[in-house]
Amino acid sequence: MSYDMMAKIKTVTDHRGHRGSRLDRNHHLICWQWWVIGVMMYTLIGGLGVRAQEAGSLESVASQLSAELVRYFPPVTGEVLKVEGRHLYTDLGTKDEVWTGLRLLVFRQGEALKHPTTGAVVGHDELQLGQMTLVQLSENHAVGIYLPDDESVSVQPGDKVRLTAGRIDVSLVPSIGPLPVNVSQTAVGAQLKDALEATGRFRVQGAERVNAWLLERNVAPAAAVEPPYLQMLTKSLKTPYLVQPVLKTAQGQSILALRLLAATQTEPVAEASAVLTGTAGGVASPTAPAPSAQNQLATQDKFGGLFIQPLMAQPGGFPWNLAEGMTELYRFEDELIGLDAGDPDGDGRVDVVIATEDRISLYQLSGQKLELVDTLRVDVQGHFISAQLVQLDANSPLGIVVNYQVGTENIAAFVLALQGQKLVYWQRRIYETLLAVDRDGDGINDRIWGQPFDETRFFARDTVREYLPGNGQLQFQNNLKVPYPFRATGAVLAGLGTGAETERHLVFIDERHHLQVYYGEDKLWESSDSVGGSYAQAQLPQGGEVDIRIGDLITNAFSFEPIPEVVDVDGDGVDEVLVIRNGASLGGVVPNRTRYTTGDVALLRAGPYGYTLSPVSPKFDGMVSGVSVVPNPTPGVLIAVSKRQGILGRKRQTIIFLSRLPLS
Ligand SMILES: [Ca+2]
Ligand SMILES: [Ca+2]
Ligand SMILES: [Ca+2]
Repeated sequence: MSYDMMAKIKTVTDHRGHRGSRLDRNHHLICWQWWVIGVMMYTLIGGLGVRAQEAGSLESVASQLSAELVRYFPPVTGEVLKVEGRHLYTDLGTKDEVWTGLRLLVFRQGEALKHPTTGAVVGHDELQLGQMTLVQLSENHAVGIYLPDDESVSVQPGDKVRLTAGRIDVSLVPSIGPLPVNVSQTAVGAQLKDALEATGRFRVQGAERVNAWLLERNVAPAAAVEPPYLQMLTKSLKTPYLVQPVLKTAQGQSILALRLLAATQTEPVAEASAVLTGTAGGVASPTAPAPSAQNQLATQDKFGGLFIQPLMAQPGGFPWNLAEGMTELYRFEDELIGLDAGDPDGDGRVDVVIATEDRISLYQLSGQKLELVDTLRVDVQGHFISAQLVQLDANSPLGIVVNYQVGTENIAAFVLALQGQKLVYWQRRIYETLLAVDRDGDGINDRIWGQPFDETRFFARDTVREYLPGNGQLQFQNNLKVPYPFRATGAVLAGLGTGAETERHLVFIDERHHLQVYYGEDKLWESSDSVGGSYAQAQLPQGGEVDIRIGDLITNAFSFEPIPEVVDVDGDGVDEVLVIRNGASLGGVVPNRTRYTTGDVALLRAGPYGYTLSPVSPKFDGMVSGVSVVPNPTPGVLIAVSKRQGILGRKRQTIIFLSRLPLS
């Protein structure tokens, strides 16, 4: 069970049944029948109807996953802003944790109902007008298709929308995937039905109902959630959502996943999964076991559910597990967008830059502690996109290269210097995306590459300008020819050859999240797996009016990638590269936009038979937002894990770990 969920689980409230039965009738109300909803009810909705239990048995996993699904139905209320035919515009958006496919009630608020003696407002009269299904979302707005209860009453701006406070109708479809030896399909269906109903938020049509429907039409269970059966089923059973249990096996363990599907969506809205312990006897492990399972369990225990999957070591992979010898260094309530450790001023003390959207802080690493040197806060409206250490000139050797979003329209990079223990601007207003690189391979960034903007692709292709930071400003050196897919983000120079080469290899994450390796203009390798993934984004001017239909905003946002880190793990003189890989948990799908829930660190190695990319960390419960090698005197690796909590993650947390693994 993740620590996120542990924090959210509460015990059953006695009010639940009362709330459910009263509001169920709300579904059947027709227009002009006023209905009273107590304001206090909203405070009850947050309670998840499960008790905290250890993950493991089918019963506890069913409860855990049901509780997770409840989170996709937030008790939000919004307002109708505009009516355009069947389209309603509301002020609910991704900030409110709503998603496309979610069905909301549309109602008109009437007079306040006051307590006869105290005079306190206890609720409002309400007229239900109809329902709307969200079809398009932005952070602050959403568009939905309106389905009136009564065509003669028209919706108006100022009317309200909210999720029903009553039970939500879902149909459970038959499970798919290999059942553990001692678990039957009937048991899975029955436990899930009980667990979903025990949350107090769902009214469940059992799997047998769906099964009969499928049998009548000779449809395979797996096809129940695919068009057109998904739409036919939801319509025929009058449940706007389906829940599909999916069983999987990994490393000899059975995993139960619950997929939430909405009638209007072709892809699952969400997927929650958990390991069923002790149920998968005899299932062969698809990969070799982790080299030191004992150690790993000890670490896992120490951090209380930090990992969602152990390191899946690969044959031929480097025998290294960053989770061993890992200690927590620093924790803060925000999301990290940049992490870089080094000693660019060469004073023997390790400098660490930690950046969030709001601040850039320089620390010195002292033993197992980070000591703050200085912080630069973001000014007015804008956010930082990336931050890297760089070596400047003799006067101020320690520099930080920063890409910065100004307002919603402009990007302006700058370089900071440390002078008298203060961060000061060394050069401002550089209108290119900047990337610090280590040209000579000593582990310290000594050059800065600038890539001009392109209106449609953000990163202008083919060319970067190389600058030498010296004499108080960036000195233009030359235009470099770079591979077409190269972007000045998520990129690093590494010595991947035998040492006879005249230049370093270029390793970068491309637009499709593949890792590419180039030597000069020759492409040497591209990963088949996805790598990278971050929430750091830049936005270009929108051109044209701001419409609350969201298309413009989204197409003008460009993701930045976490920067890989070069390290020679085995001391053979050939570099290896640490690469961050983020994704959704165990094949999970999250509403409406990429939501990273897990990540690991992989190692790129150049071997005699080509390049390999293999994991060197477990999968964390959270995305990996930064990785950086700590140089001498005591080498190690810094790993930052960031987590968004709540469905759309307004609560953010980052933990930075130091792994003191022996580095050659
Ligand atoms: Ca230093
Ligand atoms: Ca260097
Ligand atoms: Ca090496």
